[in-house]
Amino acid sequence: MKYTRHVFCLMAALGLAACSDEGSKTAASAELIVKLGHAAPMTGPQAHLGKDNENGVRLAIDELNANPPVIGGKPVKFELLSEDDQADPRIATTVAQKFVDEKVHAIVGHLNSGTTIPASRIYADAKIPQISPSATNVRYTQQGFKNAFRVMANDAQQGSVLGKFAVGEMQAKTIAIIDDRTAYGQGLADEFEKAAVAAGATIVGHEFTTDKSTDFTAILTKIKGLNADLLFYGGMDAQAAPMVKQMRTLGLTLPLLGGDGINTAEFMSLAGAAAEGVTSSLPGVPLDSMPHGTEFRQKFESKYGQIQLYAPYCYDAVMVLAAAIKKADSIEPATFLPAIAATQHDGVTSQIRFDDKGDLVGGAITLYRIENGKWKTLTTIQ
Ligand code: ABU
Repeated sequence: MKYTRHVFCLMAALGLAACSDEGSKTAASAELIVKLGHAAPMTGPQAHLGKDNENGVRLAIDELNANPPVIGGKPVKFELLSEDDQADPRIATTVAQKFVDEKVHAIVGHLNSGTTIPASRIYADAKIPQISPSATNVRYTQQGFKNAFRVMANDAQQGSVLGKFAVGEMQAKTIAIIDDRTAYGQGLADEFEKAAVAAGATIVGHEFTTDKSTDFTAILTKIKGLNADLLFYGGMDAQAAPMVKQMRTLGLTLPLLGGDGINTAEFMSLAGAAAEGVTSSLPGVPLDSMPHGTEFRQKFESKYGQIQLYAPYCYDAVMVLAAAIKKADSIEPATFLPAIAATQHDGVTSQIRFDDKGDLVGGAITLYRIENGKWKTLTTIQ
Protein backbone atom coordinates (compact mmCIF):
# COMPACT_ATOMS: atom_id res chain seq x y z
CA MET A 1 0.00 0.00 0.00
CA LYS A 2 2.75 2.30 1.10
CA TYR A 3 4.67 1.45 -2.11
CA THR A 4 1.62 2.18 -4.31
CA ARG A 5 1.13 5.51 -2.61
CA HIS A 6 4.80 6.40 -3.17
CA VAL A 7 4.55 5.43 -6.82
CA PHE A 8 1.42 7.53 -7.14
CA CYS A 9 3.11 10.48 -5.46
CA LEU A 10 6.16 10.07 -7.67
CA MET A 11 3.99 9.86 -10.79
CA ALA A 12 1.96 12.84 -9.62
CA ALA A 13 5.13 14.80 -8.95
CA LEU A 14 6.51 13.89 -12.36
CA GLY A 15 3.21 14.79 -13.91
CA LEU A 16 3.19 18.14 -12.19
CA ALA A 17 6.77 18.74 -13.21
CA ALA A 18 5.88 17.81 -16.77
CA CYS A 19 2.86 20.11 -16.62
CA SER A 20 4.86 22.97 -15.19
CA ASP A 21 7.66 22.39 -17.72
CA GLU A 22 5.08 22.37 -20.49
CA GLY A 23 3.63 25.56 -19.00
CA SER A 24 6.97 27.37 -19.06
CA LYS A 25 7.58 26.14 -22.62
CA THR A 26 4.26 27.62 -23.63
CA ALA A 27 5.11 30.86 -21.85
CA ALA A 28 8.59 30.88 -23.37
CA SER A 29 7.37 30.24 -26.89
CA ALA A 30 4.83 33.05 -26.52
CA GLU A 31 7.64 35.60 -26.68
CA LEU A 32 10.96 36.04 -28.44
CA ILE A 33 13.94 36.78 -26.25
CA VAL A 34 16.58 39.22 -27.48
CA LYS A 35 19.75 39.11 -25.36
CA LEU A 36 21.64 42.40 -25.32
CA GLY A 37 25.22 42.33 -24.08
CA HIS A 38 26.53 45.46 -22.38
CA ALA A 39 30.12 45.90 -21.24
CA ALA A 40 31.83 48.75 -19.42
CA PRO A 41 34.04 49.29 -16.36
CA MET A 42 31.63 48.69 -13.47
CA THR A 43 34.42 48.78 -10.87
CA GLY A 44 37.51 50.97 -10.50
CA PRO A 45 38.04 54.65 -11.33
CA GLN A 46 35.54 54.63 -14.23
CA ALA A 47 32.73 52.78 -12.43
CA HIS A 48 30.55 55.92 -12.36
CA LEU A 49 30.71 56.01 -16.16
CA GLY A 50 30.03 52.28 -16.50
CA LYS A 51 26.97 52.57 -14.27
CA ASP A 52 25.77 55.58 -16.26
CA ASN A 53 26.10 53.58 -19.51
CA GLU A 54 24.32 50.57 -18.03
CA ASN A 55 21.47 52.75 -16.79
CA GLY A 56 21.06 54.28 -20.25
CA VAL A 57 20.74 50.77 -21.68
CA ARG A 58 18.40 49.71 -18.88
CA LEU A 59 16.08 52.69 -19.41
CA ALA A 60 15.70 51.82 -23.10
CA ILE A 61 15.12 48.13 -22.37
CA ASP A 62 12.48 48.91 -19.73
CA GLU A 63 10.64 51.12 -22.21
CA LEU A 64 10.82 48.51 -24.95
CA ASN A 65 9.59 45.75 -22.67
CA ALA A 66 6.69 47.93 -21.51
CA ASN A 67 5.55 48.29 -25.11
CA PRO A 68 7.23 45.38 -26.90
CA PRO A 69 7.70 45.18 -30.64
CA VAL A 70 5.89 42.21 -32.21
CA ILE A 71 7.84 39.99 -34.60
CA GLY A 72 6.06 37.16 -36.41
CA GLY A 73 3.07 37.59 -34.09
CA LYS A 74 5.18 37.25 -30.94
CA PRO A 75 6.18 40.04 -28.54
CA VAL A 76 9.92 40.59 -28.16
CA LYS A 77 11.40 40.65 -24.67
CA PHE A 78 14.79 42.33 -24.30
CA GLU A 79 17.14 40.87 -21.70
CA LEU A 80 20.21 42.70 -20.44
CA LEU A 81 23.45 40.80 -19.89
CA SER A 82 25.87 43.28 -18.36
CA GLU A 83 29.56 42.60 -17.71
CA ASP A 84 32.38 44.49 -16.01
CA ASP A 85 35.38 44.73 -18.36
CA GLN A 86 37.29 46.91 -15.85
CA ALA A 87 38.44 49.13 -18.77
CA ASP A 88 41.05 46.41 -19.36
CA PRO A 89 41.63 45.24 -22.95
CA ARG A 90 42.38 41.63 -21.91
CA ILE A 91 39.34 41.33 -19.65
CA ALA A 92 37.26 42.84 -22.46
CA THR A 93 38.17 39.99 -24.82
CA THR A 94 37.18 37.43 -22.15
CA VAL A 95 33.87 39.25 -21.72
CA ALA A 96 33.37 39.31 -25.50
CA GLN A 97 33.93 35.56 -25.76
CA LYS A 98 31.46 35.03 -22.90
CA PHE A 99 28.84 37.02 -24.80
CA VAL A 100 29.49 34.96 -27.92
CA ASP A 101 29.11 31.73 -25.91
CA GLU A 102 25.86 33.07 -24.43
CA LYS A 103 24.63 33.74 -27.97
CA VAL A 104 23.75 37.38 -27.41
CA HIS A 105 21.92 39.01 -30.31
CA ALA A 106 23.77 42.35 -30.15
CA ILE A 107 26.24 44.36 -28.07
CA VAL A 108 26.02 47.89 -26.71
CA GLY A 109 29.59 48.73 -25.76
CA HIS A 110 32.23 48.66 -24.77
CA LEU A 111 32.66 52.02 -23.04
CA ASN A 112 36.39 52.51 -23.72
CA SER A 113 38.17 52.51 -27.05
CA GLY A 114 40.92 50.36 -25.55
CA THR A 115 38.38 47.61 -24.80
CA THR A 116 36.02 48.16 -27.73
CA ILE A 117 38.71 47.65 -30.37
CA PRO A 118 40.06 44.25 -29.25
CA ALA A 119 36.55 42.99 -28.40
CA SER A 120 35.23 44.07 -31.80
CA ARG A 121 37.26 41.40 -33.62
CA ILE A 122 35.55 38.70 -31.56
CA TYR A 123 32.08 40.13 -32.29
CA ALA A 124 32.99 40.47 -35.97
CA ASP A 125 34.08 36.83 -36.18
CA ALA A 126 30.82 35.79 -34.48
CA LYS A 127 28.80 38.18 -36.71
CA ILE A 128 27.21 39.89 -33.71
CA PRO A 129 26.17 43.52 -34.30
CA GLN A 130 28.02 45.96 -32.02
CA ILE A 131 27.15 49.59 -31.35
CA SER A 132 29.56 51.55 -29.20
CA PRO A 133 27.94 54.49 -27.42
CA SER A 134 31.20 56.10 -26.34
CA ALA A 135 34.39 54.64 -27.84
CA THR A 136 35.71 57.47 -29.98
CA ASN A 137 39.07 56.16 -31.25
CA VAL A 138 39.08 56.24 -35.04
CA ARG A 139 40.47 52.70 -35.41
CA TYR A 140 37.29 51.03 -34.13
CA THR A 141 35.41 51.66 -37.37
CA GLN A 142 38.44 51.44 -39.64
CA GLN A 143 38.94 47.70 -39.34
CA GLY A 144 36.52 46.84 -42.12
CA PHE A 145 34.05 45.08 -39.79
CA LYS A 146 30.54 45.26 -41.21
CA ASN A 147 28.95 44.72 -37.79
CA ALA A 148 30.63 47.68 -35.97
CA PHE A 149 28.84 51.01 -35.45
CA ARG A 150 29.08 54.01 -33.13
CA VAL A 151 26.51 56.66 -32.30
CA MET A 152 28.86 59.57 -31.59
CA ALA A 153 31.48 61.55 -33.50
CA ASN A 154 35.01 60.11 -33.45
CA ASP A 155 38.35 61.49 -32.26
CA ALA A 156 39.50 62.63 -35.69
CA GLN A 157 36.59 65.08 -35.52
CA GLN A 158 37.02 65.82 -31.80
CA GLY A 159 40.81 66.25 -31.94
CA SER A 160 40.55 68.53 -34.94
CA VAL A 161 38.01 70.80 -33.23
CA LEU A 162 40.07 70.87 -30.00
CA GLY A 163 43.32 71.70 -31.81
CA LYS A 164 41.77 74.57 -33.75
CA PHE A 165 39.99 75.85 -30.61
CA ALA A 166 43.20 75.80 -28.53
CA VAL A 167 45.04 77.93 -31.09
CA GLY A 168 42.18 80.06 -32.46
CA GLU A 169 40.01 80.77 -29.42
CA MET A 170 42.36 80.09 -26.51
CA GLN A 171 45.28 81.82 -28.28
CA ALA A 172 47.77 79.08 -27.36
CA LYS A 173 51.05 79.38 -29.24
CA THR A 174 53.01 76.86 -27.15
CA ILE A 175 51.27 73.70 -25.95
CA ALA A 176 52.23 70.85 -23.60
CA ILE A 177 50.42 67.52 -23.84
CA ILE A 178 49.93 64.63 -21.42
CA ASP A 179 48.16 61.42 -22.44
CA ASP A 180 47.30 58.25 -20.56
CA ARG A 181 48.62 55.85 -23.26
CA THR A 182 45.20 54.24 -23.72
CA ALA A 183 43.75 53.91 -27.21
CA TYR A 184 41.47 56.84 -26.38
CA GLY A 185 43.91 59.13 -24.56
CA GLN A 186 46.79 58.61 -26.95
CA GLY A 187 44.58 58.67 -30.05
CA LEU A 188 42.87 61.91 -29.05
CA ALA A 189 46.16 63.57 -28.03
CA ASP A 190 47.69 62.66 -31.41
CA GLU A 191 44.69 64.05 -33.32
CA PHE A 192 44.79 67.19 -31.17
CA GLU A 193 48.53 67.62 -31.76
CA LYS A 194 48.12 67.33 -35.54
CA ALA A 195 45.38 69.94 -35.60
CA ALA A 196 47.13 72.34 -33.21
CA VAL A 197 50.38 72.19 -35.20
CA ALA A 198 48.44 72.70 -38.46
CA ALA A 199 46.83 75.77 -36.86
CA GLY A 200 50.28 77.21 -36.05
CA ALA A 201 51.08 76.07 -32.47
CA THR A 202 54.36 74.55 -31.27
CA ILE A 203 54.23 71.45 -29.08
CA VAL A 204 56.82 72.10 -26.39
CA GLY A 205 56.44 68.77 -24.55
CA HIS A 206 54.46 65.51 -24.65
CA GLU A 207 54.40 63.47 -21.43
CA PHE A 208 52.74 60.18 -20.58
CA THR A 209 50.86 58.68 -17.67
CA THR A 210 48.38 55.80 -17.21
CA ASP A 211 44.64 55.47 -16.67
CA LYS A 212 45.35 54.24 -13.11
CA SER A 213 47.73 57.03 -11.98
CA THR A 214 46.86 59.65 -9.39
CA ASP A 215 50.21 61.41 -8.78
CA PHE A 216 51.37 63.62 -11.63
CA THR A 217 53.82 65.80 -9.70
CA ALA A 218 56.91 64.69 -11.63
CA ILE A 219 55.53 65.32 -15.12
CA LEU A 220 53.80 68.53 -14.07
CA THR A 221 57.06 69.83 -12.60
CA LYS A 222 58.75 69.10 -15.93
CA ILE A 223 55.92 70.91 -17.77
CA LYS A 224 56.25 73.90 -15.44
CA GLY A 225 59.69 74.54 -16.88
CA LEU A 226 58.41 74.61 -20.48
CA ASN A 227 56.48 77.90 -20.27
CA ALA A 228 53.57 76.48 -22.26
CA ASP A 229 50.44 78.56 -22.89
CA LEU A 230 48.11 75.56 -22.48
CA LEU A 231 48.13 71.95 -21.25
CA PHE A 232 46.12 69.38 -23.19
CA TYR A 233 45.21 66.13 -21.45
CA GLY A 234 44.14 63.02 -23.36
CA GLY A 235 42.47 60.78 -20.79
CA MET A 236 39.62 60.43 -18.34
CA ASP A 237 38.18 62.42 -15.42
CA ALA A 238 39.65 60.20 -12.69
CA GLN A 239 43.16 61.37 -13.71
CA ALA A 240 42.32 64.88 -14.95
CA ALA A 241 40.82 65.89 -11.59
CA PRO A 242 43.86 65.16 -9.37
CA MET A 243 46.04 66.49 -12.22
CA VAL A 244 44.42 69.93 -12.22
CA LYS A 245 44.52 70.07 -8.42
CA GLN A 246 48.25 69.26 -8.47
CA MET A 247 48.80 71.84 -11.25
CA ARG A 248 47.35 74.57 -9.08
CA THR A 249 49.27 73.39 -6.00
CA LEU A 250 52.50 73.57 -8.02
CA GLY A 251 51.64 77.09 -9.17
CA LEU A 252 50.95 76.06 -12.77
CA THR A 253 48.35 78.57 -13.85
CA LEU A 254 48.06 77.63 -17.55
CA PRO A 255 44.63 76.47 -18.77
CA LEU A 256 43.77 72.77 -18.96
CA LEU A 257 41.95 71.48 -22.03
CA GLY A 258 40.65 67.94 -22.53
CA GLY A 259 38.18 65.80 -24.44
CA ASP A 260 34.92 64.03 -23.58
CA GLY A 261 36.59 61.81 -20.97
CA ILE A 262 36.80 64.74 -18.56
CA ASN A 263 33.41 66.30 -19.35
CA THR A 264 31.65 64.90 -16.29
CA ALA A 265 29.95 65.95 -13.10
CA GLU A 266 32.41 63.59 -11.38
CA PHE A 267 35.34 65.68 -12.65
CA MET A 268 33.91 68.78 -10.96
CA SER A 269 33.24 67.03 -7.70
CA LEU A 270 36.73 65.44 -7.61
CA ALA A 271 38.60 68.60 -8.67
CA GLY A 272 36.63 71.06 -6.51
CA ALA A 273 37.72 74.70 -6.85
CA ALA A 274 40.63 73.69 -9.15
CA ALA A 275 38.05 72.72 -11.79
CA GLU A 276 37.17 76.37 -12.48
CA GLY A 277 38.17 77.43 -16.00
CA VAL A 278 38.83 73.91 -17.29
CA THR A 279 37.69 73.51 -20.90
CA SER A 280 36.64 70.30 -22.65
CA SER A 281 34.80 69.00 -25.67
CA LEU A 282 32.03 66.45 -26.00
CA PRO A 283 30.74 64.91 -29.22
CA GLY A 284 27.17 65.95 -29.93
CA VAL A 285 25.13 69.03 -29.19
CA PRO A 286 24.34 69.90 -25.53
CA LEU A 287 21.75 67.53 -24.04
CA ASP A 288 19.09 70.21 -23.67
CA SER A 289 19.46 71.11 -27.37
CA MET A 290 19.18 67.48 -28.47
CA PRO A 291 15.95 66.56 -30.28
CA HIS A 292 14.56 64.68 -27.24
CA GLY A 293 17.19 65.69 -24.69
CA THR A 294 15.00 67.40 -22.10
CA GLU A 295 12.51 64.53 -22.09
CA PHE A 296 15.40 62.05 -21.74
CA ARG A 297 16.96 63.99 -18.86
CA GLN A 298 13.65 63.95 -16.95
CA LYS A 299 13.07 60.23 -17.50
CA PHE A 300 16.65 59.25 -16.68
CA GLU A 301 17.17 61.48 -13.68
CA SER A 302 13.88 60.53 -12.05
CA LYS A 303 15.07 56.90 -12.07
CA TYR A 304 18.84 57.01 -11.76
CA GLY A 305 19.94 60.50 -10.73
CA GLN A 306 22.38 62.80 -12.52
CA ILE A 307 23.57 61.81 -16.00
CA GLN A 308 27.35 61.47 -16.07
CA LEU A 309 28.19 61.35 -19.76
CA TYR A 310 27.13 58.73 -22.28
CA ALA A 311 23.74 57.50 -20.97
CA PRO A 312 21.75 59.18 -23.80
CA TYR A 313 24.00 57.53 -26.39
CA CYS A 314 23.52 54.14 -24.73
CA TYR A 315 19.76 54.63 -24.81
CA ASP A 316 19.96 55.52 -28.50
CA ALA A 317 22.16 52.51 -29.27
CA VAL A 318 19.51 50.15 -27.86
CA MET A 319 16.74 51.96 -29.72
CA VAL A 320 18.68 51.71 -33.00
CA LEU A 321 18.94 47.95 -32.48
CA ALA A 322 15.23 47.67 -31.64
CA ALA A 323 14.29 49.72 -34.72
CA ALA A 324 16.44 47.46 -36.92
CA ILE A 325 14.83 44.34 -35.45
CA LYS A 326 11.38 45.80 -36.17
CA LYS A 327 12.32 46.86 -39.69
CA ALA A 328 13.85 43.47 -40.51
CA ASP A 329 10.95 41.69 -38.78
CA SER A 330 13.51 39.32 -37.30
CA ILE A 331 15.62 38.88 -34.20
CA GLU A 332 18.32 37.01 -36.17
CA PRO A 333 21.50 39.13 -36.11
CA ALA A 334 22.38 38.28 -39.73
CA THR A 335 18.91 39.39 -40.82
CA PHE A 336 18.69 42.65 -38.86
CA LEU A 337 22.33 43.73 -39.41
CA PRO A 338 21.60 45.33 -42.84
CA ALA A 339 18.77 47.29 -41.20
CA ILE A 340 21.27 48.75 -38.69
CA ALA A 341 23.53 49.82 -41.54
CA ALA A 342 20.51 51.52 -43.15
CA THR A 343 19.38 53.19 -39.88
CA GLN A 344 17.46 56.45 -40.08
CA HIS A 345 16.62 56.90 -36.41
CA ASP A 346 15.18 59.98 -34.74
CA GLY A 347 17.24 59.54 -31.57
CA VAL A 348 17.61 61.44 -28.33
CA THR A 349 21.09 62.57 -29.34
CA SER A 350 20.67 63.18 -33.08
CA GLN A 351 19.19 61.94 -36.33
CA ILE A 352 21.21 58.75 -36.45
CA ARG A 353 22.58 57.49 -39.77
CA PHE A 354 25.79 55.56 -40.36
CA ASP A 355 28.35 55.90 -43.11
CA ASP A 356 29.81 52.86 -44.86
CA LYS A 357 32.34 52.39 -42.03
CA GLY A 358 29.68 52.46 -39.28
CA ASP A 359 30.49 55.99 -38.10
CA LEU A 360 27.77 58.49 -37.28
CA VAL A 361 27.04 60.81 -40.20
CA GLY A 362 27.39 64.51 -39.38
CA GLY A 363 28.27 64.30 -35.69
CA ALA A 364 28.73 67.65 -33.96
CA ILE A 365 31.32 68.59 -31.31
CA THR A 366 30.53 71.02 -28.48
CA LEU A 367 33.02 72.88 -26.27
CA TYR A 368 32.32 73.57 -22.60
CA ARG A 369 34.07 75.44 -19.77
CA ILE A 370 33.55 75.16 -16.02
CA GLU A 371 32.25 78.43 -14.65
CA ASN A 372 30.92 78.77 -11.11
CA GLY A 373 30.93 75.01 -10.65
CA LYS A 374 28.95 74.21 -13.82
CA TRP A 375 29.86 73.05 -17.33
CA LYS A 376 28.85 76.05 -19.43
CA THR A 377 28.36 75.61 -23.20
CA LEU A 378 30.78 77.70 -25.27
CA THR A 379 30.12 76.73 -28.88
CA THR A 380 29.01 73.82 -31.06
CA ILE A 381 30.90 72.94 -34.24
CA GLN A 382 28.69 71.04 -36.72
N1 ABU B 1 35.46 58.65 -25.64
C1 ABU B 1 36.14 58.74 -24.41
C2 ABU B 1 35.92 57.62 -23.47
C3 ABU B 1 35.77 56.33 -24.07
C4 ABU B 1 36.90 55.96 -24.97
O1 ABU B 1 36.83 56.25 -26.17
O2 ABU B 1 37.84 55.33 -24.50
